[in-house]
Amino acid sequence: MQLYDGVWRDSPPAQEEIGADGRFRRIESPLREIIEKDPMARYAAEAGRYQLWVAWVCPWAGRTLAVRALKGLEGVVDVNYALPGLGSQGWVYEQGPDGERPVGGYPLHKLYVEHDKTFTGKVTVPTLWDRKTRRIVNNESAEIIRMLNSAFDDLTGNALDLYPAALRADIERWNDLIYATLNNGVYRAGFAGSQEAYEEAAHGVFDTLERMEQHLTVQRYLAGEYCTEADWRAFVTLVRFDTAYHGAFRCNLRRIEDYPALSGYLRELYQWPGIAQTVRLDAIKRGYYELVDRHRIVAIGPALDLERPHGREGLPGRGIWTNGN
Ligand SMILES: N[C@@H](CCC(=O)N[C@@H](CS)C(=O)NCC(=O)O)C(=O)O
Repeated sequence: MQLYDGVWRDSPPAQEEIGADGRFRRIESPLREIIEKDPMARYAAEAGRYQLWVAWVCPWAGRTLAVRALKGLEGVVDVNYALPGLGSQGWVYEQGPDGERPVGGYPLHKLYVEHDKTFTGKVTVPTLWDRKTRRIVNNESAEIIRMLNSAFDDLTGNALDLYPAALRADIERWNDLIYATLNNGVYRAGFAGSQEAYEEAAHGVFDTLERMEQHLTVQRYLAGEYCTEADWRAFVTLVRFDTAYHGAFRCNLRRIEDYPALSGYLRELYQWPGIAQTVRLDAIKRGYYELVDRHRIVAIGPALDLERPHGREGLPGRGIWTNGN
């Protein structure tokens, strides 16, 4: 389902992204403007101006929520949370961009048409909306988290840097691997249209988990002693794994719980101040099972306890890099 020349057409989710070979290929996000520190910029950093449209179930939205929390942007960038479920109208919200509450809700595709009345393309979360120009700034989460990481620092005084120059090469290496084989890998397994495509993707997922397990047995974080963007990009998939991908996407060789280092690492990140509030496991579970199960039956398990001690204090770690240190 997507917009064609400003008109919404309902077809099964992800249908446009499955190729003749049964392989799932994610379409590139088309809206790629940037919020800048410069007050003269078209999209200048201002408190209360921007609104992030998200859904609890979505990992791409999840990473923007995690960075928003880590950077203390709760009072600066507003969030609009989708109603549960991806139905025939796509993502639907209780409130529209101006706080209006239309009967039946406000579909996100309406916001895209407000942005551009001839918009053609997928309507996805996260979407970053500018109330001032009434434009969508960006709908690519990888770029949204970079903006949240730095653009508002002069307003908030927050000096944490999740993408420090000194660690970028390492961060990018992990990002590339984790995006292709894990973040998107679980989708390639879950939405595969052939046995071969599924197996290729699912094995890729577990090869990467194994590699992460080995690394995290001796390192506190992916880029070493500092917790960076790479960790939070991994986190959103790891935290959904046992609850959703293991069952609904058939990524079931092992659970994260079965990896001693990875499961402790996941708990450390989950227990980071402000992060647990960005994760709703019940919504995640329901969202994925309803997407894949014809009868919309949601599994009862697993019983998970992400609050128990993570036991990673013995590994050297310095938290998040701070500018000016
Ligand atoms: N590249 C995008 C991907 C976002 C994305 O695919 N979001 C999904 C939810 S998890 C979505 O909104 N899908 C709606 C659809 O496929 O119609 C990003 O990372 O921001």
